[in-house]
Amino acid sequence: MGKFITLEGIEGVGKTSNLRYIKELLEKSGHDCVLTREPGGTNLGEALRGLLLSHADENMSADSELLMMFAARAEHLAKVILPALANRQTVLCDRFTEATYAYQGGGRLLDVDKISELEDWVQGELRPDLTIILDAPVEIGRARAGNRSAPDRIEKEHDDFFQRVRSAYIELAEHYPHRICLVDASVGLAEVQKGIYEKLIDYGIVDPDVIAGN
Ligand code: T5A
Repeated sequence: MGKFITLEGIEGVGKTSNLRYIKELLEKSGHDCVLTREPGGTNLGEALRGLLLSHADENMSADSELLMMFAARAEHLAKVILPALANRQTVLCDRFTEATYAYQGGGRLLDVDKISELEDWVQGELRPDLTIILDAPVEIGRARAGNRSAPDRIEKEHDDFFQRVRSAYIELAEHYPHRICLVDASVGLAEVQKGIYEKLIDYGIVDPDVIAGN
């Protein structure tokens, strides 16, 4: 099986800015890499993403939101993630189930046991080999994201929602240190990338000698 790596964090912390950097490091280290995202990654998943993030239904219930995230994930696992891992490829995914714990569990205050049941049902025993959470204060993420397009349905939530999301991410890293880590994303991009590089080495995902060409 290939490696399964996910990147997480609140809005605007810099996931998109760092994904290509991580992919390059993985490839330099010999990984055949598949880059994908959640919600999305398949035709059905992207259609669900459109429904989840658009403003068409401002009153979507938290349970509907949760189930749609997992419906998109079931499709993504069946069509993209599991075949790639079985093919010994490394899957690099922009968000995964840790986002559900953070946003639907922390943000929406849904019962974490419900999320855990769905996780077991949809994923079986599969968990990411490494989840990097880019961590920065909500104000920093907001300020960075605010420089771009109009906010989507989730981005329109208030700061206390995103404070809970951030706290849930930090708790996940504390509970599962063997597979989830935090990188300080409040600093400049070069420093964030240094932090990511060090974690990829610490967790045995990339080999610095191979990257250096030794
Ligand atoms: N969701 C998802 C759930 O609720 N449950 C789930 O289970 C899942 C899977 C998906 C939404 O769905 C929710 C979470 C999300 O609300 P998304 O597109 O994955 O949406 O997530 P967003 O957080 O919206 O992605 P963003 O594009 O907003 O944020 P990024 O990718 O973290 O930030 P990025 O890289 O675009 O950077 C933002 C700006 O900051 C600058 C960049 O140049 C850019 O202008 N920047 C920096 N500036 C200074 N210093 C740095 N270190 C910087 N890093 C980036």
